[in-house]
Amino acid sequence: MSVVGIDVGFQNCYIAVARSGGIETIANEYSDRCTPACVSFASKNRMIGNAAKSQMITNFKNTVHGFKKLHGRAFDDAFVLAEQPKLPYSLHKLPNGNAGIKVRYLDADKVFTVEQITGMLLSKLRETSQSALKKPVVDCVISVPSFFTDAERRSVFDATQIAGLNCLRLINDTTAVALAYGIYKQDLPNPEEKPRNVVFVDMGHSSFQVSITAFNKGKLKVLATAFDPYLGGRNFDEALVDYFCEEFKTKYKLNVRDNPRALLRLHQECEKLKKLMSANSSDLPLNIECFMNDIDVSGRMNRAQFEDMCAQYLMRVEMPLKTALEQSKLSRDDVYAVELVGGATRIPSIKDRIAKYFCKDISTTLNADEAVARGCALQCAILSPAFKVREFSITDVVTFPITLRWKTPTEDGLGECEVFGKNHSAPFSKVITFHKKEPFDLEAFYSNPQELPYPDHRIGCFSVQNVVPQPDGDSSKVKVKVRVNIHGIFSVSSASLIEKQKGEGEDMQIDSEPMVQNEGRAEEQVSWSFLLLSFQDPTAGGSKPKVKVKSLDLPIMSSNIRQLDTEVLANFVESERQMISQDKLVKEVNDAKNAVEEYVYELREKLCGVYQNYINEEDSNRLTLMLEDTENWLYEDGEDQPKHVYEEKLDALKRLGQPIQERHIEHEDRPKAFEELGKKL
Ligand code: ATP
Ligand code: K
Ligand code: MG
Repeated sequence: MSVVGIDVGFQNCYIAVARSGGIETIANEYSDRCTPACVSFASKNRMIGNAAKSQMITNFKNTVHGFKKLHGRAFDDAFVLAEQPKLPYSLHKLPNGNAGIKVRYLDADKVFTVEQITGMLLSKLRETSQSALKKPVVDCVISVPSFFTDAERRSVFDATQIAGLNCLRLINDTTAVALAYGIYKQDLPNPEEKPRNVVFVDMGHSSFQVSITAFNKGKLKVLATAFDPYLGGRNFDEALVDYFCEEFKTKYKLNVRDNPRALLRLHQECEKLKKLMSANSSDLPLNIECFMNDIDVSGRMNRAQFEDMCAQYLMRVEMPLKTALEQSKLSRDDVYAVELVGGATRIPSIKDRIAKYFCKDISTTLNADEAVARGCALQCAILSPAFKVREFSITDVVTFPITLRWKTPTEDGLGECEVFGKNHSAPFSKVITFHKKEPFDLEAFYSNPQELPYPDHRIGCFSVQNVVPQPDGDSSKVKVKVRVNIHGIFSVSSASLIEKQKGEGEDMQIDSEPMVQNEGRAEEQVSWSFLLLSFQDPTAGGSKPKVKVKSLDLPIMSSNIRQLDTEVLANFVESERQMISQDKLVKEVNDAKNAVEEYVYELREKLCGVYQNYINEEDSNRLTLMLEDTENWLYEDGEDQPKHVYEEKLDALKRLGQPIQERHIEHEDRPKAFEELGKKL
């Protein structure tokens, strides 16, 4: 069993694993702990992560990045429409209306869903963790922004399945950070004492998230979360890009926006400049050689000017802090510490604003880049039966209130109830009792469309089937369990019909007061509560209690749930597998080809060096000529050959090279052998 945590960022992904008793952030094959969220397509294979990013500029139309927030969104969603002009690749409307990603792959036009693209990224991250752990990786915990709605969460979850992962939890970014902060703290207040309240602030490339969390020994409870889903480091890059586009227009008469390659380069340089400005308040240069039309461009910027330019974004930092504090019902004095993570919190004026708002020096005791991944790995360790970790309970919140609606025989014809209020504990299950004579539908939706960073407030429809009246014609009592699960996803998870037993009276007890039952669920490390609510149709009568009841499970059919259907998902899983083996094959061919090239270089160098005395001139000349032929072949006919051709080529060369090498080694070893012999004698 693997214990792996993955922070899937808009720009940067990190992996942490449990190894030799501790949590470790691991590096990829480029010795980089950060893997760019980037997937690129070519005529023979895909490249994912660093390799994809490094050819973003040359293969811009087929290099997909910035896709995290396309999850669960329609092609004509306002957010998607606003993103589209910023993306160097094309979006395409899928048959189900969702935004697909169109690229050229294997010499054909292909449209992938965003689940597939994230699936590819996750496949890569899975492979990286497998090579670090040297064993198969299946179980993992993955982070999502706290403001992701059902549709977005289900979409990310589908992506984990495409990658062959078993995602034990989709955890909110800031909750993962809170866990990474709290689990090692030895000095947290005892359970009966006043908790330690910590504010966590994460500003990444695309969004800004805040949570306020209360810690006691062995547990954390999120009190409130708030966010600006559209404020992140990229806004600051874009402000710089806008500025330099204008400047280069007047200064060099260049229309940068018409040239996607130049625009991408400018983006990269502006991001570098932005980072430099975090450390340096003086005037800094921006130089790009051969930028467009062979023109070298240059410009300057300093921090004060930058802050001026970004005032509209800096202004937005305070609101989520304020909202979170208000919702937590704490005052500033109740806040023990303010912890910052996420790359963009390194911008000095963002740090300053946060410190000023809480009247407190900010702490950066966590690793700003790796805390989310580490928290994910810790959560995975807690959930994994194979791993022993300190008892630690995590209670998160319901980010957006959820309401159920159903038809009733009353005048307005609708019954409605908010089943989960704002900041309700999560995960959580509730049992609701209905009195019905026939199957009925429950429509679930987010209560406040206006606060939702998503265009559709509907979650889905759940049909409770096989409901029949009691033998005497009365309504049946139907208990429905609704839950926000460990991933923050809502569902009507089960329903049962309570049958009156023979000899029982006609009347049934209606729970008039909500009743709470607590039931520990160790594997989820949370206390699950079953809250009994009751809704009575006016047609149903209620009175005396009876004891003997029999319950019958009822099937539930869900519809309008935004998730891939099983068949489509199975196809995606299969096609991901095929793409992985295609990539592997291409890699093996490349490796075989590189091996020939390397051997040519090595042998040529040695022929004029260490091998000189072990081959006669004639043979040496012949071999050198042959090496030259092979090299030319590699660039011409040998450019694109099956693997075995390269392997045979290498063998043929080695048959000539090896005898020389052996003579050389034998000679080198001879004095040593004499020495040994001398010692023995
Ligand atoms: P998200 O959390 O939105 O999904 P992410 O997790 O990929 O995105 P991070 O890796 O936390 O984002 O942060 C990346 C952002 O931080 C980029 O915009 C990057 O330019 C910015 N950043 C990193 N270092 C600095 C720095 N020293 N100064 C300013 N900005 C920085
Ligand atoms: K990240
Ligand atoms: Mg992030």
